[in-house]
Amino acid sequence: MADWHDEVFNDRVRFGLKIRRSLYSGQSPYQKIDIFESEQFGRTLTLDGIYMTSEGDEYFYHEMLVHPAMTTAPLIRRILIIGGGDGGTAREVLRYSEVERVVMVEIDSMVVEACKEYLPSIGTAWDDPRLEVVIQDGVAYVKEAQEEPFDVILLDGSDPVGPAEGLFGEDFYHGCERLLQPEGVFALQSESPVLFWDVFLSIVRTLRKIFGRADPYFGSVPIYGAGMWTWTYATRSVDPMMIIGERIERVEPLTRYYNREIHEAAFALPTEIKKELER
Ligand code: SPD
Repeated sequence: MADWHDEVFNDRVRFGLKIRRSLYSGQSPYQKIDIFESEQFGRTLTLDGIYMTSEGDEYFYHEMLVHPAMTTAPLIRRILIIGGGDGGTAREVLRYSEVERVVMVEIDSMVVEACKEYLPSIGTAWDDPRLEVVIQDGVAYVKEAQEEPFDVILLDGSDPVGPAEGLFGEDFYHGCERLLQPEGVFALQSESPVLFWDVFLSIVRTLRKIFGRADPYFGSVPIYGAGMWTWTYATRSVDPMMIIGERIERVEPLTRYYNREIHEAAFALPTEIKKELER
């Protein structure tokens, strides 16, 4: 009987991949880290058994987290990434020549080290001199950092359990708002409305309260199961539909999923979500 990895969402839904071989297994102070080779998606990272990313489908997630913010924010010189230990988010951000500095705050140094060694095709920008990796809890960082405001903040965390729980709280979002310049954009992964309806709604509503504007946008990430995945774009003043033409034209040849049509379509709200958010 072949080995399978199943992420169990609840007692009704699970998503499994057939494993060819295990490459790394470690226990950090925060979580269990596993990297294995799956037959369908190649090298795959799980944290506490939850799928984070895979060589075969990571671009759906990383491109959608990064590019809607980066093609619309007026300035993209200074970027803050919270989480993102596999390096995929930093790789996409660093595609833009306007970017001068990227601070990536990741709580777990063991995730970074394991991904550098076993997922080099995802983190291809570790040696870029514009990238500074800070090993620290993102919640403490956004509360305490005395930094010049950032133009874009990207939250690339895991689900609201374990070490990432604080990344879904109001205090954390206030910290991000404090570190974002007035014409800045905060984008984050905001879970699956199919499996985590309440979590999804609470993220959007909390961000609307704090930033004034928060627009969820939609796509799918094959290994996250349940079909639909969301990200949310929060801002005080930027219109997510005002794409900066010459910027998207430069990035489109470099992406596998993201393009202008995907950007425009992704912000269309499914009816039940539209009704719920209007209530
Ligand atoms: N259900 C898992 C959600 C994880 C989102 N972040 C993944 C990290 C990829 N860089």
